[in-house]
Amino acid sequence: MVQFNFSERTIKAKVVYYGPAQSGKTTNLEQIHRLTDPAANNRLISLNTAQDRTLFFDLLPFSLGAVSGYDFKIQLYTVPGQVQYNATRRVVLAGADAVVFVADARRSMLKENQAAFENMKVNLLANRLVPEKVPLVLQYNKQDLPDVMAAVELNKTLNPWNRPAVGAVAMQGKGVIEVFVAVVQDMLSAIAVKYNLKEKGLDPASVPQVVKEAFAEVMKNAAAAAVAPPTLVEGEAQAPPPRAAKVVVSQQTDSLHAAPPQTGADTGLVSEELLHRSLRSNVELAEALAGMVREMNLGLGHILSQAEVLMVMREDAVDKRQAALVAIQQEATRLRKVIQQLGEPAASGEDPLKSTRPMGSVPAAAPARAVAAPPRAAAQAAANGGLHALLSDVLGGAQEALDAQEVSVDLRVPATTGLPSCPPLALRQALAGAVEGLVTSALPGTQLSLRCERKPVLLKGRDGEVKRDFLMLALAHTGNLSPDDQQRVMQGTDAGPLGQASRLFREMGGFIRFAPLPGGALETRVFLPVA
Ligand SMILES: Nc1nc2c(ncn2[C@@H]2O[C@H](COP(=O)(O)OP(=O)(O)O)[C@@H](O)[C@H]2O)c(=O)[nH]1
Ligand SMILES: [Mg+2]
Repeated sequence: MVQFNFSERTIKAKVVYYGPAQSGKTTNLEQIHRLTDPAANNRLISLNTAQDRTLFFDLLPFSLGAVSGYDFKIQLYTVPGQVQYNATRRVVLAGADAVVFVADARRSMLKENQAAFENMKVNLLANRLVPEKVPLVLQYNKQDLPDVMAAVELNKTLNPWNRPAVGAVAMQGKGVIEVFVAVVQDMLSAIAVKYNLKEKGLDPASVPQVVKEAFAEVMKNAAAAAVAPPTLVEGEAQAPPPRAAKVVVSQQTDSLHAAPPQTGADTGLVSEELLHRSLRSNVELAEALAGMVREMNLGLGHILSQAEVLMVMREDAVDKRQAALVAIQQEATRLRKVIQQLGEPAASGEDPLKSTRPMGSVPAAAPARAVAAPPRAAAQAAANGGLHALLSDVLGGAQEALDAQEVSVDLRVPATTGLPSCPPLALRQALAGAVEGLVTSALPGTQLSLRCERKPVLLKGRDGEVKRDFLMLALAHTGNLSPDDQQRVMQGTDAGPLGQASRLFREMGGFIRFAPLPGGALETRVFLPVA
């Protein structure tokens, strides 16, 4: 699933190389690594069986550099082709933004190609991805071998949607970068359309050219490497190709997929912790754990700062001491829930690899977001003051944008208003996103006014209706946030800072609504849980 961070201007996307066993998927990643990252800044991580077959996946992080001012990062994965690893394939395919289907073009492999293609469609659907819509490029590999089928023939069975198809000899690096460029072009165009990035400076129509230019240097190097392969002097031992920074980890997995264990000399290069997680569970769980670490850091930060408040507070400030204790208790309870929820699959004996639990349903522990390093001042504001102090700090951070838009601020939140029960640093980040989104859409010379009130909300659930108190923070501004924009923000599909904020509020148990005000202003109402 593509991830945006507009304040850092990064886009992160996932490409999966799919296909039958031994068609050349791993070779593709090795070649991309060799051609695009000669200094080996990134590691290609391969999790192989003793027979050098991909057991779980290969993973190659790839940075395309700046595309229209965005730092565009791509995670490249392969799947294991062997029939018995279907659960792994399905997990690795989850959240793919694009797929490369690597076929072995030999006639004798036609059945395997067809079976893998059908299997890909099933697994895409299992991940709620529509095969006809997923950006897809085909690679007809092993063109150097005898008895390869012609592209027109292969197209008949493997290319029902008339996608780009490229002949290749992956082993020699031929056709590897062409395929990669084609898939990145399709993927980024689709992302630009889906998330309406035109407004953000990335016009879908210009994507193919922009990507081509970004790859120009790599293409040139790849062509040169293919034209002039290293010459071998007869009788001389062939030097192994450089495999810098490749980490091969051979592993024994669960009994179903048992393979002879083998300890690679360079196993220790990768954090054992990371691999342990990736191997024992799956890609999703590794990401969920990363999310939980962030969550724990935020929560513990809150607890520690409340403890500090307690230490410096006067003995007789009973109310304030009580409030700090309650905040500590709430945060600790919330963190315990996060851990319990993450432990659920293991506790029920469920094999995470076979789990059909979608990533998003690992609650709170898998926020697909990038939490920016929290400024110290914000943490302090959150600890010492209430909502007013936090908002002042957020507005201070947005001063430049406010000045640029000539937007004035009317902060009508009482200094005595306490914070909602949300992790303060995530809350600050979400509020900053909301303010940024509103200020950028505000008409010059207008005012942003903020007020808050406690509001009971009727929540409809499976067990009927419940009334809950929320803290409603209302931000009124005059700008051009269309009903469509509002809809996208509420649904969490908006790619801008307001959409990002909406997703964060939702993770914290809150939500956003909009209400038009007389005189043409719009009130953005952020509902946040209170104790
Ligand atoms: N002749 C030939 N062999 C290839 C080509 N690409 C990959 N191979 C070989 O095919 C075998 C399987 O490749 P690999 O990348 O591990 O396949 P995977 O199972 O799809 O990851 C290896 O021995 C590769 O060297 C190619 O274009 N031509
Ligand atoms: Mg492989």
